[in-house]
Amino acid sequence: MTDTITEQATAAASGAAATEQFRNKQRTETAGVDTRRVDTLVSELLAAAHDIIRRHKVTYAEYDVLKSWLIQVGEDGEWPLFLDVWLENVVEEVAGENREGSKGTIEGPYYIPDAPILPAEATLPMRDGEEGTPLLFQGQVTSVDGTPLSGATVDIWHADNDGYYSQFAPGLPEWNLRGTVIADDQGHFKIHTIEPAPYQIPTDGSCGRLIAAAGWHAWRPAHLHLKVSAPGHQLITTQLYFQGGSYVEDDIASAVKPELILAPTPVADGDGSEVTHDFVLDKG
Ligand code: MBD
Ligand code: FE
Repeated sequence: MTDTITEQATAAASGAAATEQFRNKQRTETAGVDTRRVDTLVSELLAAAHDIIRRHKVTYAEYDVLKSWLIQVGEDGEWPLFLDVWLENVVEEVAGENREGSKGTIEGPYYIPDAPILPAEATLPMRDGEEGTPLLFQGQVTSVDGTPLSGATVDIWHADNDGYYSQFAPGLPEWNLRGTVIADDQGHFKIHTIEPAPYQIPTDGSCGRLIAAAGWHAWRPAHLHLKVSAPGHQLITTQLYFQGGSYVEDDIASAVKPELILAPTPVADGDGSEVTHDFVLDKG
């Protein structure tokens, strides 16, 4: 027997990393929430739960299952995953309601700030022979008034060809498929990467158990995550999907919008595909 041990990705390990990441980045404005607002929101949330219990005559057995499941979500560190999959899309909808320019969508649990800074044309950090269809993702960042945004930043992160994110699964280089691309003086960027695979919610954790118990599927369509920003403009957090890909019409995290679906075309004189997609930022 050889001693080559490939560490398996586990729900608890990626959950612990996501929980730690969230604690590091927690938005500053969460510091003080007004008492009356807490009263209103929590009272209404509890009233909705009470109503469900009465209407469906929830039993003590079911109450105990809920209690033990909630305890387990915490132990698995899966609160970031649970919340970002099943609630964040509505928070984002409300947050983006009055913003002009390109559509945003949810951030999800796997963003890490301060990825390596890369020039306007760059290849994302990846392993030698990184698996997956090569993808050239290029475009321009402009303001809502049409002005090209010099020095805009395109912060990009995505899963690999197995659906794993660096720093949330074992065995991947620290910054694999993550980078902070600085656009040129006309806001143009050209990013060489690979197409990510669809993402499956870990089946061995509490979110996976909920999905199995409810008979749902566990998948998000393949996606690129982005944070696009420029001086004097509002940052947008978004994702881009691939036309015709699995689960584009049925994302477990309800985070697909029609404007966010890319249609890459095969590269004429090489491997893989390419797509041009521009970002328009609102002033702020
Ligand atoms: C992901 O990759 C993701 O983007 C979201 C929103 C939730 C879980 C995994
Ligand atoms: Fe993701």
